[in-house]
Amino acid sequence: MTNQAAFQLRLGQFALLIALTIPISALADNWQVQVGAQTNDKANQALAFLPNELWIHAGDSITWTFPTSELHSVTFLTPGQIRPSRLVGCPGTNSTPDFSVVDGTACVNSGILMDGATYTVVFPETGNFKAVCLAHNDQTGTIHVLDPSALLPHDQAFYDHEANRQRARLISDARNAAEVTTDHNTVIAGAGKIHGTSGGTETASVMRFMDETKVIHVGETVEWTTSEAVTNHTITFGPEPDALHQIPPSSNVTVDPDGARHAYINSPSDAVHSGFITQAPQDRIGLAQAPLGVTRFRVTFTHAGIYPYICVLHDELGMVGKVIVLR
Ligand SMILES: [Cu+2]
Repeated sequence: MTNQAAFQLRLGQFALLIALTIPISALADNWQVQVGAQTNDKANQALAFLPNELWIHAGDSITWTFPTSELHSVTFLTPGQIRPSRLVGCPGTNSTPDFSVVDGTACVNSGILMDGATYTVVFPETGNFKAVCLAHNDQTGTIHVLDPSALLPHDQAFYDHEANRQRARLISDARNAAEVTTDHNTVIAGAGKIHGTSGGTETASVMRFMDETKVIHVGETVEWTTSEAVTNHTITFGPEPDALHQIPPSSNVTVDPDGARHAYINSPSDAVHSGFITQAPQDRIGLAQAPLGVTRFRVTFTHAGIYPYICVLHDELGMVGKVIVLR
């Protein structure tokens, strides 16, 4: 082969390389993210986007997979939009369809998903977008959308590894947060921690009553306290109030002088609902401080019997308990 022919062959190879690479790099990528993780018994929950920070190109899409029994959403609110409840979602529609466009001009919401469901959105414009879960206050993420000509810092393999790392840390923290009180008449209703990453916040939660069976005597009072940072729980005897009426307590619950809620239960057929037991949200400069959270719930049992109860938000995860009242 002459030098000339070799040069032309190399030129041809170069042209072929360009022909192969340009269309491929111009193709939009689809990125994969997991929402939440749990242990087999569903007690320990990672309430997080795994991972919660990605750098992508304008035109790319992201697919979130929701593998847990705990419910989540992935939601993009518009700047200044008041955060809606998970039951309301985006104005007038709640959820928006697969392949909705996130560009900061319209509310986009997967709706509440679980048990393996997926949701995909497209990012046609550059910008930095905040992802939130409408079911969990401290579950946020950031999507950096760069110009298609920009070099991306990470690939999918990096994000898979980062997801595993964040998942392991959150589940381990949930395990460490679980505790059983030594106080005879106290039950801890959930335990959890908030984590920070440069992409946002994530929560590790134990969805259990600790301990779940209490044995007391007639006339005694059981007190539920919380070791949770942000996740809400309830202590509910009898029928479950419908989803729109779960935040306040039932009308037979009173407030003790120290702010704890208190009810009397006279029979296993009595219906008593604590309302949300929860920490006050974090305060922000420029806004009125939040009132104290309701972190204690007391029930005085006046008759012997077996009294099962649930957390209406997490009973499907096994967050149930019972009080056995002896004569
Ligand atoms: Cu709960």
